[in-house]
Amino acid sequence: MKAVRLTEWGREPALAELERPIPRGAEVLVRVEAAGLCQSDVHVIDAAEGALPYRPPFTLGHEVAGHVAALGPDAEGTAAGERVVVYGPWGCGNCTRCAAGRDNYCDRRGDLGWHGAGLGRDGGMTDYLLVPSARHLVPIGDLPATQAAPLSDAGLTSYHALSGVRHALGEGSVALVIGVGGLGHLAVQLVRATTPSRVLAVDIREEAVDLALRSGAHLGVPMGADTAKVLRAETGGVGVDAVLDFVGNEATFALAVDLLRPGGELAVVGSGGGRLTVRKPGFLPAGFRLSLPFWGTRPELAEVIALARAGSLHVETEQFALSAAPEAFGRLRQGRVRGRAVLLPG
Ligand code: FEH
Ligand code: ZN
Ligand code: ZN
Repeated sequence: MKAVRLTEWGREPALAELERPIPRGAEVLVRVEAAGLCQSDVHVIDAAEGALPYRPPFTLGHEVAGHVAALGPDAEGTAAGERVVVYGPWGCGNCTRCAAGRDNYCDRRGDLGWHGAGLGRDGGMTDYLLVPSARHLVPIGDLPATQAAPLSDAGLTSYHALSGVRHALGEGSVALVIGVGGLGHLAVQLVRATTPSRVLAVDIREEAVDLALRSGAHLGVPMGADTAKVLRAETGGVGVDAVLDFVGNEATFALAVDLLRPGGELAVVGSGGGRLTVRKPGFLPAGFRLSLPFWGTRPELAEVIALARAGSLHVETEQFALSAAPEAFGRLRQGRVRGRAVLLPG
């Protein structure tokens, strides 16, 4: 089978020919129908040796959907042919967090040498993916795999970030989404689908602002000198109740702090490397709360899939053949992917 492999640090991933794996014990073999690309894949590819706890070679791809091809002798909870999306954070499987389907916050994540599919373990940019347990599979029914795959990371990460600030998004509230790419355009839809909040959106790219409006934002504003003024005016001068920042750099932190109401919430999802000074007395709004959410939980993935199957979520995708992975990564690096890039194996 073909696979997009990270063979060594500092080297671009390459297509390789591998033997199809055989599921043992509780493992499940998934025939991959779609695998999404993520900015984190680029961070992994660009990582210096020793920066991440992973040991190449391994196959990339942590946003995966397809159908069950084979089961190990101890596998339970699924059946051959079932259409599934793969819950990508794979923890130790034994701590209380993993037992609750919160592998994203596994107590042993620092000792494992991996974070999940395509993140130190063989992932889904290939024809077949070996999943450690059926507990990592969520049924998708007739949802297209090209929709389901991005929902397992872009959708789930946005949903989990929103879950932490949802209490601030009641009647009359305003949410701000900064960065409207693969995650941000789903965040706009999720805020609209699960809260009564008005949604404002900001991005440096005009086409991303358009995507925000198509996704249901009440107002889309290009990042510029008067962005804060325009957005504050939209809130009647009081500011926003929550910010979901999918960029995470100094400019977006400054915008968020400038616009947040007292008691406001900032969820930082983007790995832009920005720094925020937290000090008392200081300049943050009274009652300011910060979260740094990571990916999401398996129960939340099932909720995201249910929203998509109910028609409340649509992923904007650009599709590439698996063999065109280098082109897809090039477009992602240049910021020239509209929505989410998805690879289609064989
Ligand atoms: C995965 C691994 C490490 C950092 C960030 C990520 C995200 O892409 C998961 O949503
Ligand atoms: Zn990711
Ligand atoms: Zn664990």
